[in-house]
Amino acid sequence: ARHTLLRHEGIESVSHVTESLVVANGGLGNGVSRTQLLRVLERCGSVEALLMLPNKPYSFVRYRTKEESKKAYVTLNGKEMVDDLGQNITLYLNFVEKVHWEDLRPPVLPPGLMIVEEIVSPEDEKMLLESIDWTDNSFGQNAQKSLKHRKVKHYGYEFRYDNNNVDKDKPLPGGLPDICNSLLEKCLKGGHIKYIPDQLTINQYEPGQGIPPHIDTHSAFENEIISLSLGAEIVMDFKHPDGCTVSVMLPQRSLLVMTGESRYLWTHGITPRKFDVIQASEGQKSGIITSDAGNLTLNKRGVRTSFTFRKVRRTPCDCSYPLVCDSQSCHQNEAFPSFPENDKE
Ligand code: AKG
Repeated sequence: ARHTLLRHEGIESVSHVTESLVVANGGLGNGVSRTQLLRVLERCGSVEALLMLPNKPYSFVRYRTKEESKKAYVTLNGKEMVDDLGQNITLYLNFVEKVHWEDLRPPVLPPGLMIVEEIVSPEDEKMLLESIDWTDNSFGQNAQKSLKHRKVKHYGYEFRYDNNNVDKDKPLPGGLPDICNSLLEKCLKGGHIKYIPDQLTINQYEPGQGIPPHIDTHSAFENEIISLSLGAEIVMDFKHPDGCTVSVMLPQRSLLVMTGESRYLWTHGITPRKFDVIQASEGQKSGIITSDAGNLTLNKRGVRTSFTFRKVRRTPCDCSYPLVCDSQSCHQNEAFPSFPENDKE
């Protein structure tokens, strides 16, 4: 374990006793939750800090004294524990000289992205969820499809996954459901949107399902895209073309607002998995997940239903991101796929 970590992650373990240990296999990326690992580590002494990073199969622990860290090494190295998925995993511990906790600076939200918490009440959430008729198969009326990764339903205009666009001269009869009116008025009054949308996509994600990273086609929709999260919270990943990724918690009953750079330049997507890495402490509900790397844990996903509202664009997009804009560049799809999802079943 020592050599594997050294090789892949640049972690330098030392042979003398220090207060800090790297715990190989004891990481969020391995299905081990913070609560579970803490329970094991605290049996050996007083834990001053526990650093768990998203997707990493290891963590770092710092004890108050060297005696305590030594006890943890002697007691836990090579010992088995049961992870959050019920599987046995073997922990491997090594002393480390220094953990650069301070290097893990919190990233900032993509520019133009906002999360409004508690935008609807629990009563309205229930009403909205109950209003969806998933059995209505009258395709072309309220276009409904089962994609590999989730259930979807379209209103106003059907979103076509073959060309990542809408047929602008073929509106669906009925427009958007009236039940959405009060939410949209509230968003308008609150300044979250400047115009009332005319297209709605409802997505339903079972635990383990997701949506591939994509940018909504610039020529298809206007600047503002809003998405209401109902039923369960979820983590959405935003990625800049330079590779920078920001994972953001979307709480239940919150509204995600994407405008400007976050809408035009960054991809957004949901990784298909059954657990999300989230903040361990109560209090902060929405926001960036890696903002406190010493305070992360695993969260079991529930069924999330999202209402994504957009306004169909009637004139070419003139955004400031021509490299990813299909209105301004004919090669956009080769360079930067907007919606790599041909996953109809
Ligand atoms: C889409 O339908 O294109 C989405 O990005 C859905 C986002 C969401 O589920 O909040």
